[in-house]
Amino acid sequence: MEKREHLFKILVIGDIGCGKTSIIKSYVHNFFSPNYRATIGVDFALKVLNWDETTLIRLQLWDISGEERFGKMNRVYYKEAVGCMIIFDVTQPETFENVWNWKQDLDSKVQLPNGQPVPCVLLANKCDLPKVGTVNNKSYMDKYCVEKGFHSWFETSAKENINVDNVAKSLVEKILENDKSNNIYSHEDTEDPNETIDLKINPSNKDKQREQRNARCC
Ligand SMILES: Nc1nc2c(ncn2[C@@H]2O[C@H](COP(=O)(O)OP(=O)(O)OP(=O)(O)O)[C@@H](O)[C@H]2O)c(=O)[nH]1
Ligand SMILES: [Mg+2]
Repeated sequence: MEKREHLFKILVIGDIGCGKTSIIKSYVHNFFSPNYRATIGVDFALKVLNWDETTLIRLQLWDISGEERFGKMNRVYYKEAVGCMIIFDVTQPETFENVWNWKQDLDSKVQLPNGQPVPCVLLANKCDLPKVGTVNNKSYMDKYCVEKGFHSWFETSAKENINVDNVAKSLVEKILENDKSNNIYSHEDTEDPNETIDLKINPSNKDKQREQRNARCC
């Protein structure tokens, strides 16, 4: 039977060092490194999901550097996204305080084709370590997510691979639910569906060159 294919662009955003790259590496490659290497600009990864017998889903994960915080380039990076993960670090309460800034930045710069906000899941990452602050209060977090328009929230650990699959599953379910009513996300794609690969593109240098050119002109 021929499979229906979807390509979904998913943004992964949040403060510096909260674990965006680690969550993606854990999800796509089952790999964790304790060493910190800051992402420059944006990186990409592709995860292929055999969702069910009739559906194949390619998740194109956009790993946006925390350095880009609410910057001008985010409008470009966010374009045509259909899902988002906002991540904070449970050991650093200030990264949770910034979650609302990230959410507002997202909603102000990108919407679904029908004008609805992009479905967004909140990740309380590094839950293998002692948690600090309101993240310990589950009912507060549940209420926060409803009020701030998050589809769901999960405690995650990239290190221990806790809930990483569940985050993606929850987000994809929501995206598919939107797709049923709108049928706007489907794309033709001819690549080998069995492969899970990293995309080697890093537009940050190009973006920087473009910015430099723009700065020079006028
Ligand atoms: N204990 C623990 N450490 C983690 C976890 N996730 C990430 N880290 C560590 O936190 C540090 C930062 O992780 P990154 O994934 O590079 O953070 P990032 O959000 O991509 O940071 P930027 O690229 O600078 O925006 C690294 O040293 C990781 O090993 C986790 O779940 N548990
Ligand atoms: Mg990173």
